[in-house]
Amino acid sequence: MALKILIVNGPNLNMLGTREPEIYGTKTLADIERACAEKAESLGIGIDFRQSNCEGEIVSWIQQARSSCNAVIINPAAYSHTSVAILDALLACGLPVIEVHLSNIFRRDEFRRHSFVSQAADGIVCGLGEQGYLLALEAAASLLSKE
Ligand code: CA2
Repeated sequence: MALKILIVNGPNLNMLGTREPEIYGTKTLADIERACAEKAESLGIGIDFRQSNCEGEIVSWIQQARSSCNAVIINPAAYSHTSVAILDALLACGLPVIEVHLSNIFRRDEFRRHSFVSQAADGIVCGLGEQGYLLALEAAASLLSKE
């Protein structure tokens, strides 16, 4: 069966392309989903691309991924900096995890420089905009090919 990667986007990422282009670029989340689908096809893997503004829903998706997906790519958005619940779900899911941020969180406000989620991540890509998602897909495919 083809490998499948869950790509989760956290709160407010549905607003991409509408504000703060100097930080987050001009691409919408739909643009990023399309680019990810093209990249995944070229890698011969499937994706399940989702966005939620609710922490509990994200936790449930990660729990479900345990039985339906082979890896998780996550941009937890603001929950990166607050959510032990998402960290625990990622630690429990037993899948490779790659954390993505569009912006370079280390160049921004002090409170953005710590991510709880990073403790569960095999790798982190930040500051490269949409390209970060595509690099994360390549990295996840590479990690899975070594399993
Ligand atoms: O750089 C990233 O990808 C972030 O995860 C984005 C989050 C932020 O809280 C993290 O610190 C870093 C914010 C996403 C909200 O993006 C918007 C974009 C345009 C308009 C409104 C929100």
